[in-house]
Amino acid sequence: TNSLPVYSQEEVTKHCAVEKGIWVTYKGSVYDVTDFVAIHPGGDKILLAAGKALEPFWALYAVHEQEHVLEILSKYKVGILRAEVGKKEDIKSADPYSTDPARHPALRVNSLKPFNAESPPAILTDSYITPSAIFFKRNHLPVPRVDPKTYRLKIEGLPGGTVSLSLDDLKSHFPKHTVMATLQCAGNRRSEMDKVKQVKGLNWGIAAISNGTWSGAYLRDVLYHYGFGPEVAAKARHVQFEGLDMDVTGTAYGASIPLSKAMSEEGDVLLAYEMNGEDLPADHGFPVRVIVPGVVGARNVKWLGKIVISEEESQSHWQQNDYKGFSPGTDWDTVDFKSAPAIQELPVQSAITNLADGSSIDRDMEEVTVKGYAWSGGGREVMRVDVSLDGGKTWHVAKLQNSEEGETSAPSPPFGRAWAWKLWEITVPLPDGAEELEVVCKAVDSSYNTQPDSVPPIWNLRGVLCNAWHRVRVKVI
Ligand code: HEM
Ligand code: MTE
Ligand code: MO
Repeated sequence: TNSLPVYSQEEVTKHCAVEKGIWVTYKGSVYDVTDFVAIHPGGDKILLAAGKALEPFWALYAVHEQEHVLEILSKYKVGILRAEVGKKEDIKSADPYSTDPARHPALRVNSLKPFNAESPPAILTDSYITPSAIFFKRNHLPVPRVDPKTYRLKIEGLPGGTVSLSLDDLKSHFPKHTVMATLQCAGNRRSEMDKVKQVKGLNWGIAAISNGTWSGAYLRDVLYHYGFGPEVAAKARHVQFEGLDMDVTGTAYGASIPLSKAMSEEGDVLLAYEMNGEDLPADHGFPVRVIVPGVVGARNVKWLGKIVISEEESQSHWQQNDYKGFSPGTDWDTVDFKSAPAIQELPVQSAITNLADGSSIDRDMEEVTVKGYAWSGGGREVMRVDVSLDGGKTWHVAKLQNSEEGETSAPSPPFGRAWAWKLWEITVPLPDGAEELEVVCKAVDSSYNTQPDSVPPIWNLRGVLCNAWHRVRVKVI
């Protein structure tokens, strides 16, 4: 019974839309699951794998590791996948990105070289801790491949001169701490700013934010161990970080944070070598990165090569001439980057993840469920999320989740150290006779900071700090 046709990956890839049929592959076989899509218990998430292999998606959803799931799949088998060997390896070239790691196919890619991608919103809030594979990735340069055996972290600016640590020194000489922290790129939700008036930068949706656990040594423990004391503290103001990723001129990615944040007992700044309980993945800074909880993603330097304790901020482009906010009235002719401070702590943020703008819901449904995330910078805890179905005229308070277990079951973090996001959810009766809903969310943090109601007053030429009420229009049909 070897009568099934053999298909190339190219042929499978073409079947990626309902009109052309939905094909997927699994362990060398090809399946036409077009008729299964509408009855899939996990809803239209199945479409994320259209034209692709199921394995990486099922790795995210262990619910598929069951006999009866494979039985269902087997009914849709239509062919065999042709083995294609060594195709990618053959075209290795002078391309500096040729050694970038493989990435999860669910990611929405904003730019391939350098690699920048976010999770599809609907997947993002399926887990409280974002799986590393779909954690947003923001690289300015090719991923440097670092040999952990020869890796050295240099520290300058301490009384004893330059220090050089191996990965083993970092792991064995200092207590290991684990911190849960959400990272957010300053450009998260930039695409909404771009709709108001064009901005410069990657067109991020709402998912340039993710939550992870990070393990490593406290930066302050390391600096104290190598001689940090009153003598240094009297002069220094900043801690600079340099990555091992470099541009063609040999300039490394760099950033800095205030010394007070780095040395604070409540700052929880980590030299992390693990993410979600495993070695850091290549995209997230293997073997060591800085985690600066509560502070914009850009200061969380990956592939950390050097730390400099200094009177000055980092002189890098990313500290001086980027990642700063300006007035909506400032344009590229008038902007003076020296006039604005570098972004550190981020403002309060929230977004809706389970409803897409322009989508529709069934009139027969009696209620609508809205889900999303909320987070604030500087360790300020999100205390409340308000949700409206009518563009902000009437409001409902959402239920908050602060752990993988759901509900608010985990104890609150100490005041000022709420580094991780909250997920939220609410089910509201569908208003009678409504033809369209304007679903809105806004969060309130522990300082009673809340989000501005629209984008125009916070528009800025670089498209950063976009934290207006998130608004999603949904048709009722
Ligand atoms: C649940 C089949 C592809 C996401 C399920 C279940 C089945 C199934 C039978 C119910 C399992 C149970 O509860 O016992 C399939 C088949 C697929 C496919 C045959 C491929 C053709 C995908 C893909 C994704 C996905 C690609 C995500 C990207 C989910 C989720 C659930 C689920 C999230 C759980 C829904 C819930 O919360 O109850 N799938 N699936 N599935 N599937 Fe799939
Ligand atoms: N560190 C280095 N060395 N190089 C980089 O390009 N990007 C920064 C920061 N650290 C970057 C870096 C930016 S802008 C962000 S938002 C975060 O890393 C993203 O971290 P992630 O890719 O682990 O999500
Ligand atoms: Mo970023």
